[in-house]
Amino acid sequence: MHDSLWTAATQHPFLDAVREGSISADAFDRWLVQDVLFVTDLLTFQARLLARAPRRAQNVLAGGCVALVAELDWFDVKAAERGLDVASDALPATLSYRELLTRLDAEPADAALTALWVIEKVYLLAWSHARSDGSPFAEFVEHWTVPEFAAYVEGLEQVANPGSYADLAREVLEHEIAFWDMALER
Ligand code: MP5
Repeated sequence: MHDSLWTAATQHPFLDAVREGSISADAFDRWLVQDVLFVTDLLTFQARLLARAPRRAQNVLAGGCVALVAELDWFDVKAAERGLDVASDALPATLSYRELLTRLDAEPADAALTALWVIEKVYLLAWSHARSDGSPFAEFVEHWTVPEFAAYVEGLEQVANPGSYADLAREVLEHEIAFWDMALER
């Protein structure tokens, strides 16, 4: 389902450039600041989803919320190291992704869970594509390719309905592509 969108979202030129070490600091930092904003929005969405989730999904969602808070702590450290201001304004791709997350609040929990699985699965595949020996961005690549993250994505898959909600899955993939595009735009 949506094979070409999965490919476009997970083998994007941004990721090729990260793998080759040719990404500009400017583009990388633009992505990083916007991803801090995205993860903040994702935590809001996920905490709300936890509150209404079926019993079987509570464990994986609660663990994910804790991981998102830890990720925001980690982002604070990385942003400070790179001299970035994470209080920057959200760019259009971040804002429209936020709108999708807000819309998911009104969808049935199963639909929202499936969308969340796509959000995380696409990231695991994307950063796996960006992996290379000696990459200057190894710590970022590592962050979304560690076995714990793969296990989390697997756990989400078990409570989601990966074959269903094709329209929502497509929307997530389109937002992911737009997010990488944004980082490369000047
Ligand atoms: C994720 C992310 C994965 N950090 N940014 C985008 C644009 N899409 C997906 O979320 P997480 O929770 O950081 O693994």
